[in-house]
Amino acid sequence: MKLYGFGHSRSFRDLWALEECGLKYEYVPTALRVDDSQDNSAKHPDYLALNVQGKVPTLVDGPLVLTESIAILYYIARRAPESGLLPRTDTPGYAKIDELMCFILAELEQPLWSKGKHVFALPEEQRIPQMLETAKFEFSKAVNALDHLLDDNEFAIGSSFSIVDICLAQTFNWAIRFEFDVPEKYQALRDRHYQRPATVRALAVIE
Ligand SMILES: N[C@@H](CCC(=O)N[C@@H](CS)C(=O)NCC(=O)O)C(=O)O
Repeated sequence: MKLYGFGHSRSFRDLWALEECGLKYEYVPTALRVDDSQDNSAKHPDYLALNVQGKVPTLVDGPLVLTESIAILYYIARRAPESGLLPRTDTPGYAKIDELMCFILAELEQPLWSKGKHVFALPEEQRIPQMLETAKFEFSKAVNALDHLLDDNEFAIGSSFSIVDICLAQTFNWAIRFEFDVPEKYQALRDRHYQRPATVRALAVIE
């Protein structure tokens, strides 16, 4: 399996899951926002042939190519059922995991990405500086909603570590790096999960 990624970006979710699952993989550091003269650029034609948007992550496993971080997380977890990152599909716990993953993607990470887009990702003429206050407002609304969706214990859902914990911790790490207001309990969640042996190994890959 080959994972194309960049630092602490969304690709880190998948790198971390590969380490949790103990699967064999090759990590390919991919440069964002550099032109295609650089071999490892996400704009290089060879990379665009895999990922038409020129984004990370991309996972290649034989003939399978996946280009969405959440789909890749599910795929990795299903490839290693013994990891416990996903429960059986016919359980309420699995449905709650689906719900939380949709929430993270649609509500929690969007304000973070709005800031990224309007600070560096969009062409300059498309950026709207006033978006930044709106993004902060939307993030705090999503965080308040999250309080009601999570189980009140060590893990997001049920009594074991799952793909939701990976996704939440990476998303809060992103929020902290982007200087959003992150309540102490979610800073602590990030700190706790970023001390796991698999996380530490994944961090060593990108550093
Ligand atoms: N929905 C996609 C989003 C992928 C995405 O936007 N990745 C960012 C890094 S986190 C990227 O590659 N940005 C490069 C760019 O916008 O030029 C996913 O979750 O994988």
